[in-house]
Amino acid sequence: MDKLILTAAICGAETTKAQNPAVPYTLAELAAEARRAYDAGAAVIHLHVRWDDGTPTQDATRFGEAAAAIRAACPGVIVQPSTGGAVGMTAEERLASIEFDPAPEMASLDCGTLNFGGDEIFVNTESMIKAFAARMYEKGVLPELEVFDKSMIDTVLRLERKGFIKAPLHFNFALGIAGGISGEMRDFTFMQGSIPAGASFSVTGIGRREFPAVAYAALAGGHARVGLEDNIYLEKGVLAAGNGALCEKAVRIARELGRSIASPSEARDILHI
Ligand code: KMH
Ligand code: ZN
Repeated sequence: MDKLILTAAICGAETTKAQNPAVPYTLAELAAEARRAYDAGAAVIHLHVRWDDGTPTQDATRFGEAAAAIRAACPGVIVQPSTGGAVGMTAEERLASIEFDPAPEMASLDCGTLNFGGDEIFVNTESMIKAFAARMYEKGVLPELEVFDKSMIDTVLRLERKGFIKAPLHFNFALGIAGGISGEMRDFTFMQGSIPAGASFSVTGIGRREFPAVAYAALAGGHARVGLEDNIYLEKGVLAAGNGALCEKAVRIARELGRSIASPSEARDILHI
């Protein structure tokens, strides 16, 4: 089995310091949280950025500055900007997160629309998916295919047949978010069984599903994502001290299940970037 690539989603667009004071907003905080995740074994930083007051933004300059600060703090780390941004942002606004130099090696590409609680809808139309993919391929950015449900895998495979999405395919199964597939083991098995041989996958469990998802991934030969974007607790009722603590726990689980952790350069080989 390949080594396990650990991704840290250090910030997100939704979680706040009021929920967990370790959520980073400033560039210095982003770099420090990325470093803690990297020290614990993260090879990839899934990146959202905020203005200093915590407001999410997809501003290209802010992303460039954050990526530079993170790369300086974490030599060799892979920075993966989010093109998901926050609910309500326009497509153009969201795609700005990859428009900085040097270009990122990867970025998230959300592969379908879903309810996001209350009246919120996280909009990812097929035209958006095609346009985002086209810009990523033009810039040499590997899309991490974010799928929140099995139907989104089917969308990816259809768009691959039509030439809009290209192999090698690398999926991220987001399990347990309201509006998407739930996070039971059977859900994971269904998702994993629905991707083609040769595709790689990472697993993200939302909230209390975070660490079970690491175990699913470790056992099945996949990769895993943890971080304050997805979950703020180390265990039931215990707030995580930060992304470092979440990554350390993920690494412990993966190692106990027989998986070694990939360095950033090993992650590049596995992902073909
Ligand atoms: N913040 C969510 C609306 C991604 O990063 O690509 C979207 C999200 C997905 O976080
Ligand atoms: Zn994200």
